[in-house]
Amino acid sequence: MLRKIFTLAAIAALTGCGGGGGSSPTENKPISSGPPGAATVQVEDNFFNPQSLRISSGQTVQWTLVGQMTNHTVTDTGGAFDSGFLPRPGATFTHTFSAADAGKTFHYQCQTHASLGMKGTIEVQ
Ligand SMILES: [Cu+2]
Repeated sequence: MLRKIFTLAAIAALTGCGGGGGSSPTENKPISSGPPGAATVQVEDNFFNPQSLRISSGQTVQWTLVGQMTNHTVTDTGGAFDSGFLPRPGATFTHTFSAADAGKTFHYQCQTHASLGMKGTIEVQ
């Protein structure tokens, strides 16, 4: 499973830059759909995509590094979760939001690039 994700990420990396004229832009296809029912966020070079996400309690969010830099983190400012550095393109980090998280909004950021606005929110319903 992970091997497949890495392979797909490598293909995306190879085909994603400057090719031009492809009939299926990579932006339209998530690299990984993640665990069943998971919401996905792409960790790009210096921003999260999507930046804000609304999920249900009990749902898992999977962040996948699609950028090329290896010093991004997914760090909740309140300390609820912290990925550490995502070591390679295709690497993933998941966090499941519990029933106790319902009604809360989690503000997270990349520890390296927060000053550049690399921040996101997860709103749990
Ligand atoms: Cu970063």
